Amino acid sequence: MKERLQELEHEALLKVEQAETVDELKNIRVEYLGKKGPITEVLRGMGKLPKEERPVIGQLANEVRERIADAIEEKQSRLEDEALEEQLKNEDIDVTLPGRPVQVGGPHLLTSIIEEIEDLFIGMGFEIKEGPEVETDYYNFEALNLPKGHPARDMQDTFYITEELLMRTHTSPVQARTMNAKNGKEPVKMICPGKVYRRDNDDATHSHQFTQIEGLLVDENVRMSDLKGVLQEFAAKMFGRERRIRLRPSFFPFTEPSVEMDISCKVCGGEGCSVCKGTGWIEILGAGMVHPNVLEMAGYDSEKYSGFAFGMGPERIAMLKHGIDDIRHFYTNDVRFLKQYHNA
Ligand code: 2U9
Repeated sequence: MKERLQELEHEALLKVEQAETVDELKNIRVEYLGKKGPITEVLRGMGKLPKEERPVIGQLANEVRERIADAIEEKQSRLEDEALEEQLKNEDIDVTLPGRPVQVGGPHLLTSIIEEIEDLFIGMGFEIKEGPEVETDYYNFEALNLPKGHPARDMQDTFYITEELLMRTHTSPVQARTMNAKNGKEPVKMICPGKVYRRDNDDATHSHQFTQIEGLLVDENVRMSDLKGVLQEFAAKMFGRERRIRLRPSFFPFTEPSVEMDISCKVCGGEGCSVCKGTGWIEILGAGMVHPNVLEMAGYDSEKYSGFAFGMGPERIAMLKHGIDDIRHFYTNDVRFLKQYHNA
């Protein structure tokens, strides 16, 4: 029995030594150490041995088994190392070669401007609100003091979907909805950025779809001077502290009184030049005190509550800031144009 085990060990180790692949080693393992292998067979036949020989043969069988297993393992790791070495030699990678450039995108200029304006108003305690782009005639017009037949409805040529449904022509319905939701009781301090639609023919200064940011503040004792303070701070943060502002009387159906705000021209400092068409001023936005009719329609007591509102076009702001001369650049998505502003 002892000789048989030694013979098996010798035979197995020789085969391990001669093996050239991991597969061959697997076969050797099955052949010698498997359940049907000769060593298992020896161990099974131990019952037939004289009692005193059993522990000796048992121990030897286990040792032989372990030595064969160790030899297989050692050879296997050597073969694997060699294979890796060979693979590395064949797959020569030149790590000094320059990498392939990856095209990295960035935010659209309009997105950056809108986010800049949002951050600025968040800093003054305003909330950001959004609303539907398909609106009802009620929220887009009626609730904003533009009843059916009002001449100002013609000013804003509208994409109608049905008689009562339309593409919103301004973001003001978001403000009307927000006020309505407060049941005429709580103050409102919000801005709403978003897309709006008008039946315009596209040219350098008109687009049938563009963006707006409008703001609304409603509370007790809100005065025109509060509006002026907020707009002054906005202009200073957006365009620089050295720019002056002025408010000119204007008209909007939803505000009374209404104003338009200009900032002093950066190019000539107010002297008058071709950029400001000789006036020294550049128009930035419209604003005013919320019309009492609008407050009442949204459920606010206009004797107790007052408010101010303003509206601006982010495209216009971006055009002024960066000297862009055609609104269509924002929507034709020429990457050569857009990527100039990826760090703007
Ligand atoms: C409610 C009450 C009042 C919003 C206002 C303007 C003045 C304004 C235009 C500027 C250029 C829009 O982007 S633009 O075409 N907007 O001049 N918007 S006051 O007034 C409101 C809004 C909602 C409930």
